[in-house]
Amino acid sequence: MLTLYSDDHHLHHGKHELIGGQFQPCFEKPSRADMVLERVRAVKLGDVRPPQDFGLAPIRRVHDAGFLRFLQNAWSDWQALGRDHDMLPIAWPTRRLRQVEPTDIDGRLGYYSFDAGAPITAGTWQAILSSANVSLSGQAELTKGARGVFSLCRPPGHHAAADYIGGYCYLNNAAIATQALLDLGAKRVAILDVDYHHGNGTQDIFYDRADVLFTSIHGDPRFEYPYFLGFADEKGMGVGEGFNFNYPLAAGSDWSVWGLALADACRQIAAYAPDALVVSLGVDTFKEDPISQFKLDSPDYLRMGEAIGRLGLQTLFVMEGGYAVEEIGINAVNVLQGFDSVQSR
Ligand code: OKP
Ligand code: ZN
Repeated sequence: MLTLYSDDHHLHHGKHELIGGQFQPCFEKPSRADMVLERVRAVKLGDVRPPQDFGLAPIRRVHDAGFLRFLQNAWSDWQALGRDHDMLPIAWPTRRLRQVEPTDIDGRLGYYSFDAGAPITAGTWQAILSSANVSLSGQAELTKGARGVFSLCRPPGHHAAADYIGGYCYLNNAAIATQALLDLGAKRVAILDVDYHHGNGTQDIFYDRADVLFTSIHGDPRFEYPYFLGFADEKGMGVGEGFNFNYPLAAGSDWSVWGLALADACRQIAAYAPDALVVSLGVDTFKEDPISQFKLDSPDYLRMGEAIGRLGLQTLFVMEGGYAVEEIGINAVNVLQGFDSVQSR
């Protein structure tokens, strides 16, 4: 399987995140992608290629124009105030507050965020553009006919919506590739989000649409981040009703539970008969993940890849989370090798 990858992700390295009221070093760090790349090379998964530059047009198909303007200029607006440390928001327009973009950079940062979990640094804009291009370059290979492609994106994207960042995510790489697949001829695209956290951004982007089926298996938002979306009764809206499937699972869930949810999600995807599948590939479901509470083991990721492969669909894997850095490469590449081991097209 071909891997798309850019070194530009190193340009994004936030210093701290808030955990339990304390600042700790960011779990979302460059070594994550480095370890996945190392494993791709170690097992000779296939060629590794840099992305092409697709410009802003395919990104604008998913993200709000004001939001992109904010992101592009955020660091220089911040620097103009003499600040050279990471940007983090301090206020959000929650219930009964006015949804109006302020002029001040702190106000705008809050307006375009849903949490303080996505620090903006000097290199963030370049890194997130490259990450989107890695996703789009994978999509281009799929459109050309590839059976499976791996977009080794970093930063991840599935918590980012059309007009907000959060949870380590800025541009929604999986959504951008999905929209591009549709724009280049696909009639229906299914998304399978296997990251431990609910893909709230991706769900939101496609919630009122029937041309994208969104399925997600994740920690139940009653106890797990992102807390405010990802419940089983979220089925889609308007013409999109019936095209959204959430599988919130209990803390401690292992393959015996997780695999059943996957089987059900795969049935929904097969019934939808999409032209392509996009997998938001987070491996923070791993039993030793430092911020998660599922109990998948490394061989389970081979089973995961096989089940996805048995769908017989052209599939784009887009890297999302996974914070057990020692094993992130083994687990992510196990999914890809499991997929490749299934001949069905
Ligand atoms: C991003 B992705 C830890 C606080 C949660 C945000 C997690 C974002 C995960 N108790 N911080 O879905 O892997
Ligand atoms: Zn996650």
